[in-house]
Amino acid sequence: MKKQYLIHILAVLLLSVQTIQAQEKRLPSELEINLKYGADRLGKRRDVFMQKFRENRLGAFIHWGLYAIPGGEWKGKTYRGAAEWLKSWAKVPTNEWLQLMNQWNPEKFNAKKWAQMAKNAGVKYVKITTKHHEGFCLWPSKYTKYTVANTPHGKDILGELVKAYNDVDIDVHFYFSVLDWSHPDWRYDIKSKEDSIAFQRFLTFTDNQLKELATRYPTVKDFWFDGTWDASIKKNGWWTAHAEHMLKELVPGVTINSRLRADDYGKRHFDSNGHLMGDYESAYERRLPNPIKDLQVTKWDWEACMTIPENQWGYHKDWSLSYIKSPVEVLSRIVHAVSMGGNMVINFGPQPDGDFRPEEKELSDFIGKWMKKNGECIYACDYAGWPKQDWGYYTRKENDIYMIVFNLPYSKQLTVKTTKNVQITEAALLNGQQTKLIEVACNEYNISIPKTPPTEPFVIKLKIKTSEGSANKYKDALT
Ligand code: FHN
Repeated sequence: MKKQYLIHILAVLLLSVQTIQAQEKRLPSELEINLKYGADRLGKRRDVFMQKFRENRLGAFIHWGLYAIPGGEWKGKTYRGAAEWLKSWAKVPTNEWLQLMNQWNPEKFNAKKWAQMAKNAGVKYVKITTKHHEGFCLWPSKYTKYTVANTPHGKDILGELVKAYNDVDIDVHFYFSVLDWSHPDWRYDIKSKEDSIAFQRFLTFTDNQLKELATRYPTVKDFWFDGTWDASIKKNGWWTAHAEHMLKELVPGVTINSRLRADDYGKRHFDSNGHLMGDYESAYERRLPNPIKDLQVTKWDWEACMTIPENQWGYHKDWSLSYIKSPVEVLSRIVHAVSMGGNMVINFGPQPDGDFRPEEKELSDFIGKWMKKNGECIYACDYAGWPKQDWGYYTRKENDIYMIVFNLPYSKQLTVKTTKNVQITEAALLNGQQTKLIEVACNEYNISIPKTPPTEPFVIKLKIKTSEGSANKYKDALT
């Protein structure tokens, strides 16, 4: 009786697995809706440019604009919200805000020093805010007067940065806010014929600025769009597809984030058929996937970005108003992202004088030193596919598996569970210290770490082989 019951359950299970598989296979041809402005491609991009984007793994974000000057304070009042949104928090009229341009004179700005700092931090790419929501351009755009050219400083900040970063082999990505508070034709929604006409003019202006960026700085590797969530953009999905295609024609191999796109129905990031638009998902802002439950993210490329305080991208004078992540916490987010097949971008908000605040220099120094010793577990690494353990994260590069240990158990014993037929043959710390490796069950090992382990997060490199191995040595208990 019991046996019959078991066979019945097995049959039902098998049938439902087959049905799910069959449904998944049928989806593209029979169940999808026809979209003009949906995903251009299914699955990950596999070309060398995308591969470079992916292998970089660690990037820095630079949020720099007029908002750095007031640094979260307006007319004697301090605002706790994100400093780059101060115009909005303090309800500053546009003309008044843009007068900050008269104070734009970053005397300590030195592009080469910025590039050296990024190099020392071990980042492989830098995302620069060419224009944030306020509309002020870090390059001398000929399509608006609100640019660096019309300030006391007068220099092409973006041009200097592109050159300096490229000179030390760092890729440059352009952050670009479509939302532009300085432009009279910007609309949050399209509610009338006038709105529609104005917004079409705005889209032409945006096209011109994008073309200008792509042609003035042809070494740009990526456009990262922001400020694309309003109804006006969602109602103009055609333009988002057009902008992506236009940039891809102008800059061969360029990558574009998912935030730009809206499909025929205004659906963003993923189209109405559930396919990612753009080249990588960019919704992970100040958050990361759940390392146990959200494994679907390993199916597409993705990039997360993170602030050091809770939510400050631009320079804010008073960081004591917020919780500040410690360098180890920032490091754990970098590792977490790579362990799930993603990139991590850490944000810096330079001061109005063009220097970085001490906390950012300290963080950058810490990350750089760690990366110098342990970077092989980050660059070009990916999701390892092994069950997550409490001590930290795995990453993988071909047949090397890395364990990055953040939570050392009191026992100093680390449990490792491999996947079917995968055996560990060696385990050693990247710093050369030896470990004791014991097979405790089928696909399960115990690694004892040295009596005096490193005082900061450390990495154990595992060598593996694949064979039937120990599968028959162990039997599960009959319970
Ligand atoms: O509003 C912006 C914010 O200021 C910052 O630029 C971040 C960076 O990802 N993006 C926007 C919010 O999603």
